Amino acid sequence: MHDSGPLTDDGLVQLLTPGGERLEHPEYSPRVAHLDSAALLGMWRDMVLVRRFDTEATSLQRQGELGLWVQSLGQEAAQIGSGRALAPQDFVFPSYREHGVAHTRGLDLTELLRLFRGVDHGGWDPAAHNFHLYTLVIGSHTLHATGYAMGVQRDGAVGTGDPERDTAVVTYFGDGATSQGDVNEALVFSAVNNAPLVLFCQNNQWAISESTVRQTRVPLADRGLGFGVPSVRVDGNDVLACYAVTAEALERARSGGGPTFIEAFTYRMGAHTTSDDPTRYRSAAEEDYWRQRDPIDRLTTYLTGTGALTDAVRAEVEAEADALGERVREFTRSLGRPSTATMFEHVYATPHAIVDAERQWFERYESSFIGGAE
Ligand SMILES: Cc1ncc(C[n+]2csc(CCOP(=O)(O)OP(=O)(O)O)c2C)c(N)n1
Ligand SMILES: [Mg+2]
Repeated sequence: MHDSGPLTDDGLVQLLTPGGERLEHPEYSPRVAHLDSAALLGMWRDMVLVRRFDTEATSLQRQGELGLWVQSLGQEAAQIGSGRALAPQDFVFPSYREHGVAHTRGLDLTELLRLFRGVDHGGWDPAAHNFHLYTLVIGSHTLHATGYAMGVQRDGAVGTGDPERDTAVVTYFGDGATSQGDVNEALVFSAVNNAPLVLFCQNNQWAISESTVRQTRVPLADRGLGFGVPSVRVDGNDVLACYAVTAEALERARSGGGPTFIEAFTYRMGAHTTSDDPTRYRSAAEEDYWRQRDPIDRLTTYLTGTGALTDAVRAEVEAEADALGERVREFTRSLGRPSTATMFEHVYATPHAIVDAERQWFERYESSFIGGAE
């Protein structure tokens, strides 16, 4: 680890070490004091299920059943820890890798698959779970989140003291996104308007093949401070610490204290997407370093040590993961193949001459094959 700059682990909030030992933190330990063994086992189960889902989806892409998959491998603690701190009325604006957060919002994980099979333009109803659609245009949704948060504020759903009414908005984005203008504008607007927003940055060390050192000279959390936004660096592979810092930030937002920037220092253990080959730009030694810091392993070690994670619980969750895997495979295959002509249907709400001409050209092209179009 480095002493300074973006790669330093200096100042990271940590409550559970990579070796599975609990640490005390004057400010953040009280935030997790109410989490009993059952709650911690629940987080462990969430992380195991999401990882299994992610692995199945990766295999399905390799089998040609999904067009693309974006792995969350390695980021389960950041996502489950922060997601479990949310209240039902809070609203989430994710990017495209937030499968763990989706799970904590109550989406059935299979709902995420339609988009990646290319059979749906969105995939789910954002209002059903207060979980917006995945956004692939880097950073753009942080502005949507800021605007939404300003709306929540104007609706009077901030600072009332009613825990069921006061609402926070959370947006998830990556290290690379912090270099985008949109994220910087989101910081300006959320700061000066005191918007009830949590800017949750999963610093997974890479923006495709660009490392964080190519994005910044300082820790990413310092970027938030530059806008006057309280900022915190957290060990993103520590589910308890992620829960604690997010709980604090959410409370600040809901009570009228304005935005918070969280840098969750984690690692993308997989490829950027199934279209990427990370061996072209990063070392096996780096991957090994982070494998030792696997977010699930440390909770496994801790809960095994306390006696909460018994063989029986492991077997139960393993069986649940197997059943989920089977369901994911069956669901994906049941989605079928849409007719390619449907891609022209949702470009504009009303008829459009260019799209009509393109459709006609495409139909002629398809029917030019011997045996006609599929
Ligand atoms: C505005 C925009 N520019 C470029 C891209 C291409 N692109 C897709 S993912 C990505 C890297 C994003 O890295 P980061 O923000 O760290 O998120 P991560 O994928 O690591 O979770 C880029 C440049 C895009 N989708 N949108
Ligand atoms: Mg990244």
